[in-house]
Amino acid sequence: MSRRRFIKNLSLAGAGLAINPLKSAAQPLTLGPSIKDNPLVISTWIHGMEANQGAWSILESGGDSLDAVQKGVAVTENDLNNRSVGLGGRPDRDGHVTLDACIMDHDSRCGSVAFLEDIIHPIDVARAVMEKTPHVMLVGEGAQKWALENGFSKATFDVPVPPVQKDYEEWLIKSEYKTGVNVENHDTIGMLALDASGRMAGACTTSGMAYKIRGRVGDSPIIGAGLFIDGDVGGATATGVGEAMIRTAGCASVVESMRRGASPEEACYDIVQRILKKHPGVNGMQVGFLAMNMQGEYGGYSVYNGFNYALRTKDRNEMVDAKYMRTWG
Ligand code: SD4
Repeated sequence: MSRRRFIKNLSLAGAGLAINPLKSAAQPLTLGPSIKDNPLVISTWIHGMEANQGAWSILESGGDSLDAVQKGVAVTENDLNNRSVGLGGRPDRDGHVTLDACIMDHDSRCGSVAFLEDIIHPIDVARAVMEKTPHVMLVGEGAQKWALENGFSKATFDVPVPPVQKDYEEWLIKSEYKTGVNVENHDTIGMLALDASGRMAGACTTSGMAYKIRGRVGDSPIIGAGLFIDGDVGGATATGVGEAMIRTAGCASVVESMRRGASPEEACYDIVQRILKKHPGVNGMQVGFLAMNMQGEYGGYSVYNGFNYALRTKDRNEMVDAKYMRTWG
């Protein structure tokens, strides 16, 4: 997309929306024509700092981006204090924690699991599905059965974990289901990494929306919705109300915008715009996108303020605020 079209989009979008496209500007990283020897990793939300550290331990020694993203998001899955990733997450409305995850590399190889119960690292199962089966996605009982037959074991602790079970029992009294993104469900982890050899990979893992209808699957395990990588172009990942990402093939759309010349940030802006257009009159629906191209430029954009992401390079290890369209309140 040309700069002119981007600016035109910004002004067209202005009607009725509190846009400040220059707010909280991330400084795009320019690494020159080649990423070689300049690996980087970005991931959603504050827990991305620790997750990036996991990924960085592989990237800094010249390791593969696929190994890096798997190891990185596994750090978050392992954290039983995290309430929307891994088995420490909140349950569906029937009291079961169900996990969704996917992984993808620059060669369009991908694997995914959804509606998976009692396995600590769904991202490892997703990678195993990619490498050991002719399929992309396994779900529910079948996914668990396959995982158990292929070297994974069930967690030996109580799920939901006790504080989550307590909250769930309190929630049951009113049983109010809120589809919005709130403190209960705002921190899915999506990660994109480019390694020192210029290979990109991404991973996304979540326990999904708190108290969702049993069987609900969001965008996070759906290739093209919650994650997409194309080794000729770049990659994208998403967080927020997954239904919006699925309706718009969100991350695939971001990559297609970059293919047409948009910068990562412009591409994220484009899809946020489209999502708002497709959901007229909908308020309180947060979605956030992160994107990176094969030159190592990156960016993010969200509907509402508050979305941020963790960045790790040789020189930087910090949180970056994404730009946004609307302000809460
Ligand atoms: C979902 N996208 O299941 C996930 C939830 C999420 O930040 O990202 N929360 O819809």
